Amino acid sequence: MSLRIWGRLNSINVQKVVWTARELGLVFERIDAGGPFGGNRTPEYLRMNPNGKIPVIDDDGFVLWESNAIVRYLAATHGGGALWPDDPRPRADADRWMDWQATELTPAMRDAFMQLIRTAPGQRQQGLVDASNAATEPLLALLDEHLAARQFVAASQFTVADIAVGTVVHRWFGLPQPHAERPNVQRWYRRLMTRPAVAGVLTLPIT
Ligand SMILES: N[C@@H](CCC(=O)N[C@@H](CS)C(=O)NCC(=O)O)C(=O)O
Repeated sequence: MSLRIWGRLNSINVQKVVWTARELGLVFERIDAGGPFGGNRTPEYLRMNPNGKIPVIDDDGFVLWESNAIVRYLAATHGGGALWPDDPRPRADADRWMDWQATELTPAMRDAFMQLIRTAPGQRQQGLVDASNAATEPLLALLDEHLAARQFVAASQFTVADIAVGTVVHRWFGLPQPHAERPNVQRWYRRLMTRPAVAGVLTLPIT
């Protein structure tokens, strides 16, 4: 098997894919692309992903983009139901939280991240940070309540949903600003960070 992953490792969408590949024990090659590495607007790259975005994978000639679709594909082809349950209901539960990550949580926190990490101090707009925090905190309160009596985000096992939501929560907790107490999210997050597969992925500085 030959699996190639394009994307710089400080992208949460690439982190999800690499974390999943590591959970599954896959052998893969990662090629830095996007951001300062560039390479994602060339004709060859755009043939793989017309959006010019990272990540993209090539799995023995099968090319796929959209990080959550890639995560589910890898789990489906190499996970044997371990990361993405075969039973439709727990599977839908995991899918639901992945969609929540992509359509609710990530958009809410994006401005706080972009301002506090990717914008020079003199050019930061605190108003954007404040609005982003105001949008994100209710979502984290919801997640905290959800995790009160659970070990994992979906189903009753570690799934792709923990990976998708976990990468974003990791970034959120890494932002240099005060954080509200979210004891259940913090307990879950601390357990995620003990997984060997996060090494070299979520252990890197947030940039
Ligand atoms: N919905 C897409 C979003 C992909 C995306 O926005 N990728 C960003 C990095 S996180 C990107 O390619 N930015 C341009 C760049 O890095 O040059 C996914 O989940 O894969």
